[in-house]
Amino acid sequence: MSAPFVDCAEMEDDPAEEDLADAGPAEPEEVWRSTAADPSPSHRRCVIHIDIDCFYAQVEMLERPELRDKPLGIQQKNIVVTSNYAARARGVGKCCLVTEALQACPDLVLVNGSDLTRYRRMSARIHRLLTRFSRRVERLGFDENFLDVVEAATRAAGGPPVAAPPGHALGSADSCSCGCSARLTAAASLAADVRRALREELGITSCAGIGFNKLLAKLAGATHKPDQQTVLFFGGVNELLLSAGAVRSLPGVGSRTAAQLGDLGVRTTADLRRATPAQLRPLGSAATVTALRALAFGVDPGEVKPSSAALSIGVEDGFRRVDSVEECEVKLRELARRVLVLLGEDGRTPTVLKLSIRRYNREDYGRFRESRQTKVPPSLFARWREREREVGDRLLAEAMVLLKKMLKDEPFHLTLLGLAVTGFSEHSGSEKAGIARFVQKAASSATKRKSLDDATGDDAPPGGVDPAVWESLPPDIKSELIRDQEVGPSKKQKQRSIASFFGGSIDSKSGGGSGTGPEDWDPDVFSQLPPDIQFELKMARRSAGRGAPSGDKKVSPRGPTAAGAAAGAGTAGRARNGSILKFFKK
Ligand code: DCP
Ligand code: MG
Ligand code: MG
Repeated sequence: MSAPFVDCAEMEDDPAEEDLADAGPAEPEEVWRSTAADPSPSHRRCVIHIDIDCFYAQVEMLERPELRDKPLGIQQKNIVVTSNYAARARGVGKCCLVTEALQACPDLVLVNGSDLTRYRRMSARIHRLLTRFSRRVERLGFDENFLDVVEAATRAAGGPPVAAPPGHALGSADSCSCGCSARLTAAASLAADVRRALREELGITSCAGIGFNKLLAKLAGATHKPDQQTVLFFGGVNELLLSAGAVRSLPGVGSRTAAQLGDLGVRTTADLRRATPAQLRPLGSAATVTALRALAFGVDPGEVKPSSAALSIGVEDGFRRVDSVEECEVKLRELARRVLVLLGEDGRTPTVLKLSIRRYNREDYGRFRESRQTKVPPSLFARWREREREVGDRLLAEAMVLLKKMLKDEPFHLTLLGLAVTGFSEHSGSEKAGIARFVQKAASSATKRKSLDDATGDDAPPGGVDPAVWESLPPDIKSELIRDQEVGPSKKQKQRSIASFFGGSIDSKSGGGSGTGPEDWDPDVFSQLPPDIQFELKMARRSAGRGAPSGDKKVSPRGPTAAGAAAGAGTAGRARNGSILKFFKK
């Protein structure tokens, strides 16, 4: 796919770019070759990415088989968030307005998908099934999972050779001699087994991508849909990335970043490869720019991190319009109350309060959230059930402070408010009181009324909750508990991982600014990067001593901003570019 060269000259006037400008590669193809010259260290991993086909629609079709052959859209408010493939064939895509969808397909059947409970339940079942195939399964959203299958694939690769991998293959298996092709071929067979199990046991079809890192596995899986699988050998990497076309198709590049890149004349992956660090500098810190460019070269050092139990407890409320502080306060008071209910059931003590907002934006259909968080003293929650009102008021007050910081005294139009607590301290057993204690006590005395669903583990309660009590909880509380159990790794964990990618201790708090040499980088990760990216990382490292902000932290529209902290970069850059770095943190 050809793309116009970006005119680098236009950036030369900016004095702030000086040092990074020198690091820019003259020819992207050279850079790629330098990466390709010694590819093997970066091929150690073996990753399967599973993405369920038209997820919400499949859940609905499983419950109502008569919908299978009809064009089906899942509606939330005035948006069709997904559609089945019959509807897609009729021009109804994902995330379009209901009016547009009905225009394209007047006989579209619309099902309300605002209650996420059944989707969460299926998501949990899928995740459970996948953990049979690998100890390392990382959940990404509701319907995607990464499986690290390097152990099984290495074992299988040592056995009798397999003629050809099942499904599609990109690139030739002969393209690398480090052993990755045999592992990927074996992993492709494993992926076929996984998909068969999903189909036979849960009735769910899926797509799989197999690659030697998460980025490539995800990209590969998206090349053949639905109900297909694709393995990406080393020889196909370059072509796949360049044919990916728009930068938006790179996992980690959200529409906001894509728009910013577009403003800089960078529209395709090929453009991004050609772009110099200086050109990309307006997007944020050097580390952000580096991470972004690394994506275009297929470099992803992120490990598959097994998803664990809930690391935050949160609730949110979506609405058409809230534009006064008073209305926000009313909403937040209710959210604080609900968070406390959930916290009581959980029993742990949080140390961080996080507020999320979504601003009205006609163009992005409200996909972006902004968050801000602040520390809360654990003592606040001591015996809080005896002073519930006081604690609720305090949470509300903290949330209002965060809100005011985000709104900056400017007019606003919000469509969502969310409140969450996180940063749970390990030893908070003393707070395991209230509902939590009640729930556990009930386990010994309540009659076990296990439904068939329970018996098959479909609606399993979160850890430690008695199933009989679980059944009696209101649906919204159940769904919140399930959701919170199912969230991914904590921001802290993610921050650690991005920090380790960017040199382990770039974060000023963890010793950045002292060592600037490459000796404590992960050598494998470092060596797989193109020379200019290596240079940038060292530059980012060098500037790390300038200090990350403390206190409450800004969080980007699409996620936390680890790299900002990691690189000690400016707040604006961090806030804007969380999505890229978020990908690396996965
Ligand atoms: N979803 C949502 N809002 C969005 C995007 C997605 O509610 N803006 C929900 C609906 C989807 C589910 O998340 O069913 C999974 O998202 P995917 O992007 O994987 O889309 P699908 O699984 O529906 O379709 P595909 O077959 O393309 O994977
Ligand atoms: Mg999907
Ligand atoms: Mg998906």
